[in-house]
Amino acid sequence: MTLVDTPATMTGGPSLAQERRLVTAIPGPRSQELIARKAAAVASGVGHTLPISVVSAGGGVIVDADGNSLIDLGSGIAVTGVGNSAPRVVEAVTAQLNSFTHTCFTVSPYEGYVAVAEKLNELTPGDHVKRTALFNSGAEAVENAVKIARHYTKKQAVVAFDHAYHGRTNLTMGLTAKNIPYKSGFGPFASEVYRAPLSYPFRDGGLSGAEAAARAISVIEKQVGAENLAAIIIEPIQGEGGFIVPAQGFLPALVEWAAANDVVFIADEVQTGFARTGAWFASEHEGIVPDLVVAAKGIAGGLPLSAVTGRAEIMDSAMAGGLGGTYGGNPLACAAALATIETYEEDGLIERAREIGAVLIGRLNALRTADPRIGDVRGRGAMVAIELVDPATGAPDAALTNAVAKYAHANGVVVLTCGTYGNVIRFLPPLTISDELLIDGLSVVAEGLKNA
Ligand code: PLZ
Repeated sequence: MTLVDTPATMTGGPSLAQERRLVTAIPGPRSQELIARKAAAVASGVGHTLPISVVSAGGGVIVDADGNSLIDLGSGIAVTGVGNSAPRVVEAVTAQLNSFTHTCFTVSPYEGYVAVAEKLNELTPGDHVKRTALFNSGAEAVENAVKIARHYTKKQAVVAFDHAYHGRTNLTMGLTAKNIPYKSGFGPFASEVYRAPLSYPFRDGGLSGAEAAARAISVIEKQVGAENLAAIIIEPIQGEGGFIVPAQGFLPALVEWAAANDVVFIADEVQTGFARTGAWFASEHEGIVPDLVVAAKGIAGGLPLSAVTGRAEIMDSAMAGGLGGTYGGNPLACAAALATIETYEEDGLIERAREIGAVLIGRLNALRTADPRIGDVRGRGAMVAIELVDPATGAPDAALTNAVAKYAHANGVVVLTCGTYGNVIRFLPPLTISDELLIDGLSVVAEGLKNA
């Protein structure tokens, strides 16, 4: 077997040529070679959206082994908000790599972890006293948030919502709503997980936020009971479930009910957090202050890091040694996070997320006016989606969605789909993308719609 038959890895980062450039069909021969090796070596449950072999990325592009340069409208699922190989991140991680790579924070602490905790305590919503604990993945942080809430309240039940996505570990699969591909055959799932109805303005007949919250609270009170309920967990804008922005007032009403009933309110900001929606956290758009905030993805420029941040009295309830893990808050990931946060701040990327949102919403709404198959355009900041439907019935059109995504992929644009019904195309560009690339990418999606 040939071990390395791809060109030398190219330097990535924002200095890569910012262009859509196709020099072969997608996938080209070198990408096909890797995909064949993948099929022979990697478990087939580990899928891929695009059959390419990535060699570098940065700014708003991803370059493959055949020399194709694709527009990145996915950011590796909302991770590389600061762009791939962002210069401050590269510098900070390189320096850390040369000093030490690991001690295990719970064996012998180091400053990077503490500095990330201080930053998160400052940036998350609310000015109460906070504490933070660091982990590796979004799912691991969600699990820990639930652990902490149960320990603090001495109660066991957890409520998640329709269309929710919280991860792929056993508890988080249980919290996740969608069966295929996340859950089917992977049970049994953790007990004491209950599901409540969401506010989904496009599909719930125009319930107001207050009405949708009353419906959810009624289900919770009738089927679970506040006296048994440790936590409510919700994504302020649902990600995998379809970029669902709840009606105004829905989240505040849930927060208020949780506070009045000794229930911990957990905001899963794994996908929405860190500048993505044009605020540090999406909770800010509705002025809510969650008891616990779960963050990951955009926090560390592509290095694996996640966090739970929240009220000191809740976070401190777990006994000494009750929280941890070998790698949680790894020094390289912490160095990356500090550099990432500095980049969002210094480069005005929160503002940039709002500008990107204006371009996305403006262009997609214009498309929608001319094309009734686009049932809905929604989102905040650089987290925007279109929901594709049969115009006659409003029924979800997953086939059209897949056809448009395939067209975009073949024409050099990385777009992702999502949604319980598989009929949502989502846009999550790096905040470092140029308007030119963004608009070019959107025009390819528009062509895909026209051709479908
Ligand atoms: N909570 C809100 O969006 C991860 C899933 C990708 P991990 N979403 C991308 C896939 O198909 O596995 C996510 C999320 C929200 C939790 C998670 C889980 O984060 O870092 O993937 O564990």
